[in-house]
Amino acid sequence: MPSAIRVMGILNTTPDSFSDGGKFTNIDQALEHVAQMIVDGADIIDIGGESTRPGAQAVSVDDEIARVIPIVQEIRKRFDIDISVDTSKAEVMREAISAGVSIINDVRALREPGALDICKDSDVDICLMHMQGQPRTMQALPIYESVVDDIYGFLREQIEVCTNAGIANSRLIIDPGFGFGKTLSHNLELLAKLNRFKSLGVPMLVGISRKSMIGTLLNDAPVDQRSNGSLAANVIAAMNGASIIRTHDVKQTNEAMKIAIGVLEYV
Ligand code: PT1
Repeated sequence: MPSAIRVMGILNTTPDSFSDGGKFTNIDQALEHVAQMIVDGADIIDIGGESTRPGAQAVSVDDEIARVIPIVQEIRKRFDIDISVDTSKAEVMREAISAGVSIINDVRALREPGALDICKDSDVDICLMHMQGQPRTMQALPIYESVVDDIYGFLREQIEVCTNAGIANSRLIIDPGFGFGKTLSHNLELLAKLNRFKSLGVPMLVGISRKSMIGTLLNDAPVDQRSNGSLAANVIAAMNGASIIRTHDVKQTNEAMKIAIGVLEYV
């Protein structure tokens, strides 16, 4: 079966964003980055106003709205590209949806108050991600009975919550949440067994780009030296059934996906 794999380019607006170091806080710089990602072959631009990397602190609704919504509006004005907003807060979701995003990317899988209601009354797609704990403390001691089964069960339940709220399955995307309350071996087992999640029957998004699992495998390489390792992991994810790849390195990922798509024709 011919497979489509979409590349989601990461645009961070958080001042402490873990790998862009807050380079794109200014709107013009953000728009320049978006233009480049589109040239490089991005299918979706993902905008986040809350850092969710390990250790990150929570942000207020007002700060998140102020960081994210003006950029969404400007991108909508200037470019014809799908936009996703990386948020867990109902108020941010509501503003993002009225500003014209096509995907809500929620690392808390619509478990925050009001999030499900906002999404069900809209027509956006929704990415349901698995996270154990909360960003500030999630890497302290992640424990699973079986990492694949536990995450599978969680995602199946959240799909059911959405179904019961009247959200069509065709609007859902799942994400096992690499690095969100997971040890290196949890992450590696997940990557090896990603194809188990296919039976949930909805497309799968994978975000591995520049994460510490890559750094650890590369003898503690710093964030700016994790691109090749990330690319390798993203090819493995594609071969194992991922259909959206969230990445900092859009051009390289887009090229790698052409190779994966070519090979997937014969699997
Ligand atoms: C992700 C993701 C995301 N990751 C989706 N959204 C982040 N759907 C933000 C580390 O280990 O995978 N899927 N939004 C970024 N979060 C992290 C987590 C960044 C872990 C870094 C690490 O270094």
